[in-house]
Amino acid sequence: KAAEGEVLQLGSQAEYKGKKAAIAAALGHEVNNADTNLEENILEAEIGETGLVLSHYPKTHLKRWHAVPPVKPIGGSPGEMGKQVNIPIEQEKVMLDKFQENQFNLMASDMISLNRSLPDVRLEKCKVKKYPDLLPTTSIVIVFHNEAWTTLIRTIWSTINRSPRPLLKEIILVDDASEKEHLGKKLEDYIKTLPVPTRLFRTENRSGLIRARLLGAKHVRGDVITFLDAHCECTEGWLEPLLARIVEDRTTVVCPIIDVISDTTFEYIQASDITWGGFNWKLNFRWYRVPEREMKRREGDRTAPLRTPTMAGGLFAIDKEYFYKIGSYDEGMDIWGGENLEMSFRVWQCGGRLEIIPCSHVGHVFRDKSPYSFPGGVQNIVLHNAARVAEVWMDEWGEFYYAMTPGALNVPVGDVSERKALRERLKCKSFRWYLENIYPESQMPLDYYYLGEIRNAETSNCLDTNGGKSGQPVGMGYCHGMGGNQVFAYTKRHQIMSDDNCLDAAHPRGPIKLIRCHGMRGNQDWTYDAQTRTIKHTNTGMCLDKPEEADVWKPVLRPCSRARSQQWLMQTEFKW
Ligand code: UD2
Ligand code: MN
Repeated sequence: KAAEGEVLQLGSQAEYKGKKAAIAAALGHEVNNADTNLEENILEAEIGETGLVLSHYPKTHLKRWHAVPPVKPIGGSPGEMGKQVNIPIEQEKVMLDKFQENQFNLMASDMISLNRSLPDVRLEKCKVKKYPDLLPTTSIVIVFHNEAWTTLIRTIWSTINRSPRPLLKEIILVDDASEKEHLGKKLEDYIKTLPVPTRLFRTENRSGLIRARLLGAKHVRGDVITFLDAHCECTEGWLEPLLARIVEDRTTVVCPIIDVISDTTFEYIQASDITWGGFNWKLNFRWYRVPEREMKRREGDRTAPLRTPTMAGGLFAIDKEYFYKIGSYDEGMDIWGGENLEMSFRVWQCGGRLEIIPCSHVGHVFRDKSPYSFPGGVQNIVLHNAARVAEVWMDEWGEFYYAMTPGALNVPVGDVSERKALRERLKCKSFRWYLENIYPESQMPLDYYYLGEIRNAETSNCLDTNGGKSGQPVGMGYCHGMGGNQVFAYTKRHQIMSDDNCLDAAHPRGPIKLIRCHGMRGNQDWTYDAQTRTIKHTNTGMCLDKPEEADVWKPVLRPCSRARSQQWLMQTEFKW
């Protein structure tokens, strides 16, 4: 039996891989970090007080570190402690002009110190949490295209000022073919003056953020890669919890809570810690409320890692070896979009984990619009990237994407054979497994009877959302057979869904609205009878009927009869 405090090198002993019991038996101790993914190479085992702690990291790679003291506010400087910056009214016109360039208030950003202080937004319990004395080093990878000077440099300084120096191996900048003068020689000279090794690489041609990140990752010397957008601000203690989680299990991909830096005032605004990442049928990333199920799993501890179905994409840390093992990124994706869902599905389906670490907070300037060009057209690029996600990872649920976004069918998806081979090679699980185990609350129903248009037998018109948002009434329209707003799913949970909204009737005479699906039946419970072709609303006992004369484009509820206007056809022949 090995002695307490002893460190055992297991690196080359392949027979231990995946065999917790074998390790425990060989060394005569219980394994006490149950979370560790034993499919991964375990390099070391340390005998702790209560048993063995297995590690993917050899001790020699880890560094001793100390918490960094807070950045002190500079008296009289705008925006200190994350406060908002207000532009005097007489400068408003210039401010608005400058806004266009980056789609954020550049004038405000330029007024704020590159070292500005921020509030410590962490929960009290986070501030006193103990992390291991030894943690791996990380390289920060920041890619940018035409980023403004002050936001970029403030991102850099906020990592330097708030990361324990021994853990910060280097900063890697990747300029993705920017056209701004300040990102040329001025930047090269500036980074030479920084107290942390900082290297700048440039893509030859505009590559998009996915391939730019791949270029940056190639040069990483740290054990962990931490990606950040070029307009972020890290807060106190942001890094340690991320690295500590990866050290527990290097198959965990970790994200901070992404707080909001206002695009208009640069105020630092704390984001909710009860939202996680999801996605809609269009394969847009969306924030949704964390369900009770996950709160319970964390035993109500708001500081515990949150298992999120997807990530926003810009801010995360990942073990460098694992990044490659799990398939880095899909090089076939251009410019922007889709890579975040691709990595999320891939990590979960291929045996890893994706988590938000609530003790880590990083601010990000969220914008309403993209400031830069999309060579080839925004729509084409975004649809192309998302289609690759659907093709490779989503199995039959890819249908939802194409039904909702018929335009995607006209965009070539390119060669996905390598990505499919990766999925085979890593023996990744199905999308059904993902929906069942990781994301049962998903907006894509796990089990459904039907996906397509819903046509009224008498009028031959179809239910149509008219692109309406949650709270708006559902409408009717001439059936166009093109999917999109006329696509509905009838699910085994008795919902009639369009994207993340469900048909919802609160009153027998009231409008039938589109409301965010809650999955709890109630006003959203419908039964389709394939024989009589009626769609019956359970709570009111009424049947879905064609619109009244007065409001010819809104279906209503009526007492059930045999009327033809209450018959609905759930069969589609899409024109594509
Ligand atoms: C979010 C992510 C972003 C990325 C994107 C989907 C956050 C906070 N942000 O959008 O990281 O995952 O979703 O793709 O989670 N860039 C280039 N070359 C380009 C285009 C962009 O280098 O051709 C840079 C850009 O300068 C920025 C980063 O990539 O630093 C992300 O772009 P963004 O800020 O426009 O993306 P965002 O925050 O809207
Ligand atoms: Mn961004």
